[in-house]
Amino acid sequence: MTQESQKAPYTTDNVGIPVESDEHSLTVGADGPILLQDHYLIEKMAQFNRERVPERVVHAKGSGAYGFFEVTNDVSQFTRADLFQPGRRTPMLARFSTVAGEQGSPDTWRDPRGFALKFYTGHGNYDMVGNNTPVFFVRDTIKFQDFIRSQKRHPVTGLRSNDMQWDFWTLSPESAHQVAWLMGDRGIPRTYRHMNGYSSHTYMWINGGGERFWVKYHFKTDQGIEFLTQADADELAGSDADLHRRDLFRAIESGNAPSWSLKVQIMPFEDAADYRFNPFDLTKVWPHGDYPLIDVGRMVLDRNPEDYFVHIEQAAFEPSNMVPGIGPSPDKMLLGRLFSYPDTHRYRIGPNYAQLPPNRPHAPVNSYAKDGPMRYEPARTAMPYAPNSYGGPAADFARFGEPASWHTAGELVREAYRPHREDDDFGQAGTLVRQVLDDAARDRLVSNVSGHLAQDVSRPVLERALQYWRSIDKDLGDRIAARTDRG
Ligand code: HDE
Repeated sequence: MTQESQKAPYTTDNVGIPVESDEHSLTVGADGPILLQDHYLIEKMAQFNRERVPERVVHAKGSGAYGFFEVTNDVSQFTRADLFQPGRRTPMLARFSTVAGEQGSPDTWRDPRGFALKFYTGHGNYDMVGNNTPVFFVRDTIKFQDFIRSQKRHPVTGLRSNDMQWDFWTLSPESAHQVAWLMGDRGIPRTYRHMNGYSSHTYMWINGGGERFWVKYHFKTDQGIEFLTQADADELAGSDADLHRRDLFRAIESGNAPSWSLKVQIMPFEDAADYRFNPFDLTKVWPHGDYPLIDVGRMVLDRNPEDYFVHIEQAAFEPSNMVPGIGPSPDKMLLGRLFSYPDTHRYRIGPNYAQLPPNRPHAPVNSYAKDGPMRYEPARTAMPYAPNSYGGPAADFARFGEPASWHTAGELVREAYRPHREDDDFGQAGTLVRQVLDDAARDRLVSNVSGHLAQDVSRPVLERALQYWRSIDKDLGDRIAARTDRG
């Protein structure tokens, strides 16, 4: 006699009640009407209709995995952050993504790639939400929404439009550096494992003595940088739209865990004011000759999520999750993001998203939040208000050192960007083209840009685009013009 527990599992409804059939609705006679009392049939249909949450408004198509971050070099002189202390090993979650494509779009479209990291540190979750390029298209958060709409679908045709993209870019010259990265080899990584990740923004680090530093993060892939040509990417977009998702899952499944080496650039706090570039301008890098890379540690992704929707579709990354020892900088784009991400999570997955499996901290939670839809954990505050005389938690940040802060003063203004002495919109893009790319990479850049400009770009926008590229580099611009010339 087979033990009950040894039999094959039986189907239940959502509350564990064994169901009568997986395949046959309850009817009057074989061909009669279906009965409203067929509770399981109704539950199946109702659940099916409610399976979707709104996709991310950007970065909708992505993939992720769990792993760990381990410190390999002592940087405690710069930060007291728990995860960066010598000998520390911190569990983490990573998600990689494209930007403009919808959930079903091809992994191999030309786009920056999201590089979102969540570290479950002893002092709460630390989220470093970066991209695979060290800069971005705009430097003021108020333009981000417009930028994204120029990259997505035309409001009349519902089609993506190269004309919209170049119209926005050529009217926003601050985009030049990022566009030079995007239209080059970094715009289509061969896999998620073969690309770097960057904070892009400048952040603040605060050490145990309260000293402050400015920092930029570089996650260098240990697999090496590899890319797809436009032709290969176009072909794969049709034949294997989920190439990057499959590659990451299969690599981890087969024990070939991808890893990245974290290095940082550290700028002394006082250097920022008269540095040759504005160190908080997201369209600029800090030349490594000025602030060389310093080793910090290693990130390894070695565990696939057990359920894609639960762990990756519901993952909620937010740059506002900064733990003691880490803080923001005056970068307007970063400051805008501190609002936007929690806002989008509340809209997309509900006010209690921090209690979902991928977002739950490993550190104790003593917040006074309570109730709300899908609430799972009770509040652990003795009373639902602070202060209270019943042993509820009280703020005591002094235990964790100095909070992040910087001095500022001035009138409330809406003014154009104030460049530093070597600051302009095309200089660093030109340096990238002339000093970082080799001849073959420049040839591919000319081919990618002229190919893109050849598709439904109106004449006035095309003229501006050719001038945009000549402003980046005259010779490259002339080559693009020659390849694009439409008589
Ligand atoms: Fe995002 N961005 N972003 N972004 N971003 C989102 O939040 C936003 C920017 C990045 O895998 C959204 O959860 C603003 C820069 C990644 O879940 C949204 C601005 C960088 C991801 C949002 C920026 C990023 C997002 C949409 C300009 C690299 C995916 C869904 C100030 C440094 C994270 C979501 C994941 C997602 C806002 C610009 C990276 C709408 C307002 C710069 C990797 O909140």
